[in-house]
Amino acid sequence: MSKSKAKGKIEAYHHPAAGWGALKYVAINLIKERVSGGNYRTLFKQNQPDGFDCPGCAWPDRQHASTFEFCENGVKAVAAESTTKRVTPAFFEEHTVESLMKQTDYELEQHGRLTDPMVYDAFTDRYKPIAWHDAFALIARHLTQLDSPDQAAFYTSGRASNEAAFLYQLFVRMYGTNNFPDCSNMCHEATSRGLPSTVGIGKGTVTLDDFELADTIIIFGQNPATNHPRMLGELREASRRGATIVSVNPLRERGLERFTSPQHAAEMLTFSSTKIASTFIQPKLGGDFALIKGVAKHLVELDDKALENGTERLLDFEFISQHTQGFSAFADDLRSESWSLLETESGVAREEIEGLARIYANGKRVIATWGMGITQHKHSVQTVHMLSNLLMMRGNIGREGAGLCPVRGHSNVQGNRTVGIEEKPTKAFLDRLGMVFDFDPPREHGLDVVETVEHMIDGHVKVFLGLGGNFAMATPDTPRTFDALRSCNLTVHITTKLNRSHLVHGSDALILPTLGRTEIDVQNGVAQGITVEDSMSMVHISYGMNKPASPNLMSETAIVANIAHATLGNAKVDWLAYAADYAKIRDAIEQVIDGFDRYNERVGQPGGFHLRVASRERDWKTSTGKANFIVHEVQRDTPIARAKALHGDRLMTLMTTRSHDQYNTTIYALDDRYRGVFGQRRVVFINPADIEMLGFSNGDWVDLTTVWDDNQERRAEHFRLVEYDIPRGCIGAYYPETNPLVPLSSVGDVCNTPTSKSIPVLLHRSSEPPVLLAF
Ligand SMILES: Nc1nc2c(c(=O)[nH]1)N[C@H]1C(S)=C(S)[C@@H](COP(=O)(O)OP(=O)(O)OC[C@H]3O[C@@H](n4cnc5c(=O)[nH]c(N)nc54)[C@H](O)[C@@H]3O)O[C@H]1N2
Ligand SMILES: Nc1nc2c(c(=O)[nH]1)N[C@H]1C(S)=C(S)[C@@H](COP(=O)(O)OP(=O)(O)OC[C@H]3O[C@@H](n4cnc5c(=O)[nH]c(N)nc54)[C@H](O)[C@@H]3O)O[C@H]1N2
Ligand SMILES: [Mo]
Repeated sequence: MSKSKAKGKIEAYHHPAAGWGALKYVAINLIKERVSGGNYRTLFKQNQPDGFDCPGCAWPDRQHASTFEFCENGVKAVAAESTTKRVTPAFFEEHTVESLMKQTDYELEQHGRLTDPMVYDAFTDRYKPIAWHDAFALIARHLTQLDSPDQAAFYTSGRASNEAAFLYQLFVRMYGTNNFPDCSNMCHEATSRGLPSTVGIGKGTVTLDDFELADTIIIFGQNPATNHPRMLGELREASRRGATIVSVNPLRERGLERFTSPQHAAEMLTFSSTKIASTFIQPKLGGDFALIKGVAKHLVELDDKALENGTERLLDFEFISQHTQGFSAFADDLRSESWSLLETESGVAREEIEGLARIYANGKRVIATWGMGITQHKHSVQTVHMLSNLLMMRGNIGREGAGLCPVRGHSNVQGNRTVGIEEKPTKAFLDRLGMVFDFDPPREHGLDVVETVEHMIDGHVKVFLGLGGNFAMATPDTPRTFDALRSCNLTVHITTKLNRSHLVHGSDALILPTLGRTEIDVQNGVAQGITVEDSMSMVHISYGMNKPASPNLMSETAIVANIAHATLGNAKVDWLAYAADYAKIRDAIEQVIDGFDRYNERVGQPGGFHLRVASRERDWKTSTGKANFIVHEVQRDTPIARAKALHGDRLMTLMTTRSHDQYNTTIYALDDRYRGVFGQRRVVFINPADIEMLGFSNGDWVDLTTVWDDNQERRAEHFRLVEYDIPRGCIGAYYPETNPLVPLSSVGDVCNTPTSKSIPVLLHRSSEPPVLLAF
């Protein structure tokens, strides 16, 4: 690929993932963030027994590893939080909200940590300081004035601790609503809603110990080198002992090809590396369902043949008969499924599908991992079902070295759900919560993310409170979300750094600055630990160690407790006593939620404890008491298919994804090293044959428009075409720049997740010269 003349360059990456390249970037980040000397030591306490949980991703920690678990993107997350740059009241004095809106998300992030609570002043269009006490009173006033508690929505991004999240949901339910939109709604919701019907619980069934035993690991729609770099360590070990690793991804992600482990001096010093994935299968976007169904079909075919020939059967009939139901209907459906349909809909040739079936069948202990490539489509829940079906066929669930492994995003997103951040709570949970705290929780299901935006637009939701996150930029249909937020009476953000959600605000607006995970949290003279649950259901404690970014910060838990206290008083719950001693909150969690017995004691042991996942023990908490095989047809009447019928081959399916230098809506820098993109983010990855078919050249600037049926114009401007090894008809670009293209009503079945990885779009030549656009 050629270097471009314009700003930014495209240059294929030929090195292994991590290694020296990562170390260089770590140094650059520490300098850029001006992390002070004292804070460097924080990096060595990341994911260590007496340190703090990395605020990066939800991949579990190897507590028994003696070396510091190095992770470039973990360092970036910590450096971003430990920066010495500050956003003070003087900063807000200098900038109107209108002028800040002209800055890019990257620029906003670069200003540093927020130091003081601020309130919006419409008269000057500026944020000005407010005393904490007055901020809480303002929130209470708004909340108590609403006609119904359902007119408020309480968002959570998955970084909040179990303690803050539990107190938050208790407060909100006592206040009277289940309106808990959360980042999960946009993330692994298809997993959380899909798995309960097949295996009884919406969590993965493996632990790191299983990774040590697996002989086959299939990675679906996930880019670990960027998003879960510590997972590469596990994959490296697996590869070195001969395990087969397969990546199923429309992109041949470079980071999954070779890896140089920074933990292993020899590998670093000799510039050697370990091969990670041996097989790359590149389905078209959203093609995984048909692909997995094809693999399952071939397994049944092979098994039928084995029966005929009297050779060893392929399916685990002992498991199937003892533990599952619905197999024969499922197998019959597979037998009658058409190969040509599966090939067309997956975009993978039959021989390749059969090849994957053979790899799977050869594995004695198979783990399937998955990420956003599976969960952000129209038929994601069906795909999660099909993946469960596939593992169940050979008894790969609830067995050592095998299982389902959804890889979560935010470091405590799984824990937040466990402790009650759930807009559709079960009756059992509400009954128990009501009993323990002597109140009658609201029973009606609440609003998720998409519904919250819709209800703001309709005028039903008037108050928005965000416990972390960047709602304005993470949600789809950006202009509509902006209008929605601006129609609120009050928007409140409990937050560490400035982001656009603070600028797209309601009539009243508050920014409440909070401690980050890396900072010492002293309450009542005692340093408090917080607890989190990782992607593999390990619950452990985390202690911050840096000096807080400002003396005027409060912890998330304390902020939540004070909002609750100001709104509801202390007649039923002594909120402030909880904030003074987090161990008391853990005792309350223990009383309400199963599996937390002796929480305070067990969380102190090295590595914490594993929260029981029944399906891991082949205890099926489904309505049938068994694991269920679920039959699904290949969906053909999709928005993509309908748009294709109108526009033919010019219609492209767009996926929106993360670059190497971002954390969701936080942009650290402008490179995506492994994909060869430097100094820019407005790029579109596209197959060279499609560039030609559309009459463009590599490097041309294009605008994208969405094809949707509601007569709304959705446009994102000035993206550079970058030829890439991606299936025909599929393109990729970065989020959040492309969120304006995602229609609010384009959601996954059942899970209501925005379909961020399958958006029907058209490309047009850009009319004006490219400029860097802020919103
Ligand atoms: N450094 C860093 N770490 C992060 C994050 C971050 O932004 N930065 N975000 C965190 C969060 S919240 C999350 S949820 C995770 C996200 O981590 P991932 O799940 O890895 O998310 P993405 O980068 O969005 O995309 C994943 C992969 O899916 C592929 N893909 C897209 N569509 C399809 C498809 O239809 N089929 C298949 N098989 N593959 C497809 C893409 O090519 C890409 O490689 O990472 C977490 N960790
Ligand atoms: N188009 C498209 N849209 C997507 C996705 C996609 O792949 N494509 N991915 C979706 C996914 S998987 C997710 S999870 C969501 C993410 O949605 P969010 O979780 O809402 O977004 P983040 O960018 O992670 O939030 C970053 C902000 O959180 C605040 N923050 C950081 N650390 C802390 C902390 O310790 N405490 C508090 N209180 N605040 C903190 C900072 O102010 C920072 O600006 O986006 C979703 N949106
Ligand atoms: Mo996520």
